[in-house]
Amino acid sequence: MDWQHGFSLQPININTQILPGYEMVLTVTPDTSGEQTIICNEFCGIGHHNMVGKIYVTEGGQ
Ligand SMILES: [Cu+2]
Repeated sequence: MDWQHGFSLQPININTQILPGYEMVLTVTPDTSGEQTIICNEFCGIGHHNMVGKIYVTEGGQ
């Protein structure tokens, strides 16, 4: 909620800006299991390089 960030989800190649005051909703239906990587791809300040995450997709919705 502070200022602009980015949301990049790879390898399925979702890439969007996250703007203050807005709720961004993305619906993703993965067709393969595995690891998805999230990074902030808009320079957002001193902690920008730490804005990373992972989503683990498993078969069968577990
Ligand atoms: Cu950032």
